[in-house]
Amino acid sequence: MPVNPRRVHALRHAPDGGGPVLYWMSREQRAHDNWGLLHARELAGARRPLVAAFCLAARFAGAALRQYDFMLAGLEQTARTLAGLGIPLVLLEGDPGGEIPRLAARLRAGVVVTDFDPLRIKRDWQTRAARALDAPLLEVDGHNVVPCRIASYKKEYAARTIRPRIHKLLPEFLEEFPTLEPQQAPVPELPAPDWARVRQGLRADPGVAPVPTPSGETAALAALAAFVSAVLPRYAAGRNDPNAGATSRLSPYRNFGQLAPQRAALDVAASGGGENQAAFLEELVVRRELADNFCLHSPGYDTLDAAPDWARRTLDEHRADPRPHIYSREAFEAGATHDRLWNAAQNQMRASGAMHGYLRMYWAKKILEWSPDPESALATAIALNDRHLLDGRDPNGYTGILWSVAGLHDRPWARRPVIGTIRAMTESGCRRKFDVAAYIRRWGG
Ligand code: FO1
Repeated sequence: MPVNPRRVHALRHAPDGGGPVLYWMSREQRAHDNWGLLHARELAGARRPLVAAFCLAARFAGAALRQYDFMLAGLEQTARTLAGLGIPLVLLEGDPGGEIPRLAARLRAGVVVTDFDPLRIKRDWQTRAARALDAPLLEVDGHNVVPCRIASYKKEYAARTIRPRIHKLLPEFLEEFPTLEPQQAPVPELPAPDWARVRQGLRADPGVAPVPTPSGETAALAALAAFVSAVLPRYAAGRNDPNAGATSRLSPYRNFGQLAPQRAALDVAASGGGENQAAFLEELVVRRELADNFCLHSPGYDTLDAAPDWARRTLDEHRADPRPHIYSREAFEAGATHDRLWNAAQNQMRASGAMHGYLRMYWAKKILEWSPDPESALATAIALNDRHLLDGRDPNGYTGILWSVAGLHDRPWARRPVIGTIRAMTESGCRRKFDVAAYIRRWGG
């Protein structure tokens, strides 16, 4: 079954010269369930060689050793799986906007296929690669069940406006993946990745240490299976309780493309049609696709420029309000505020590279209350998020932080000092929802 052509978007139009097919892996770091790779395999057919490449960019958007360590472990596994299918993975280093066209020229590639990604840095790489290439550059959306460019051509206001569009298109796109066929065509001689050398040469900040979360496609599928069998049955009731262990913990695998969201959607949908499945699919499909839609259509997705007008206005009106507590970025990072629940959440993030979804909202909203101004609050929240979490630098993260701090996809609520009409969250509200003391005991506040 061919890849639905509506998943494919040309970033550079040119005739396909008929030479080898180059798949530029970036957001979707996996061998299986990968629409971009499947499309590249389809274009290669029986006779054209297919080569995959990943370009390692130093200091990707402030990433630390924790994220590079996780990513490289997964890539190494994916390279082995691909090699078993006769598909070489070339590991390039440097600026992808220059390195990918150079490899394409060396291979005399007839066409280059890459992953859809709405983030600025990726779009900049793709734009520069497109300019330097002689071949067509095709983007395939392997991250969204309904491709982002098909779900909507404009910035959506809220979940309620994108939901009906996505639901209408699900029957077309929520389909089983074909298997990746082994390559028969002879491939050019290419250097095998030297993983040990690449790890040694990393310049990423070792101050954020690797975490023991297992990485790679196999670990991702095991985590999905464990979630569907043991956790999903209590997802709807327990997901807002950070002590309940009732969330999927799949976000690192999704962020590094080790798990196709569509694989998670298929397995969860196959497990039944109750409220647990519905609640999870709303998060996985509707909310996540809303995040990609937001980043694709808001170039300043990590600034207050992307906030709704009412939110920017209210934050301005309360700019001069006295703040009972103001902390520096260092104090926030160390988890050294007066609020033990907040400190515990920060400690969890620092120690484990993860934070429960409910606490992420509380965490970000308090940074707004305890910073000198909304701009520095947003910058602090994004910097800490991206530095410590395994799912940092992701459209979901930017969208979640802007929702918490700047009213994105939300509406005005009752007015309060400092935060104006941005929706408030309080410690007493948390106490009504879950056992705050138990959470603080676990992570230390
Ligand atoms: N993508 C790349 O194509 N090359 C990289 O060197 C690279 C490094 C990297 C480091 C940390 C991190 O969190 C992400 C990184 N990514 C890299 C991108 C990643 O695969 C995701 O596409 C983004 O985080 C967006 O979801």
